[in-house]
Amino acid sequence: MRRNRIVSTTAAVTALAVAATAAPALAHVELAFSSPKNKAKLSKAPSSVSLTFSGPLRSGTLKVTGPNGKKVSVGSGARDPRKISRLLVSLKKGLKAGKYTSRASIVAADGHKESFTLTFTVRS
Ligand SMILES: [Cu+2]
Repeated sequence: MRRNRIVSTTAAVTALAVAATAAPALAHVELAFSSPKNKAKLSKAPSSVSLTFSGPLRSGTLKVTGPNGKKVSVGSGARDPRKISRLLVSLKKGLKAGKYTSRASIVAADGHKESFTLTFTVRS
């Protein structure tokens, strides 16, 4: 009896430890914040777009296209060197009024890939 009890306690502790280790991997990275905010209506064109996630990124790309479908971001975007959970891309100057679409593809630190699409509008 005593021996069984010890064994089952050990098993329970092991199960708890496994659950605690597995939990962060199951919680996928989510979009926590963006600049501009999704669906924002801006009186002035932004100079960059950033997406901040709930957890660290391994890598990612961020591209922004304009009302005519043409790319207005410079390069392919990249992880912010100052913040491991943020994707950053700068935009060309002189953006016209209209609706812009930001598309992000990320690989989270746990290896999972996810895509995000956000928009913002520059008012005329
Ligand atoms: Cu994941």
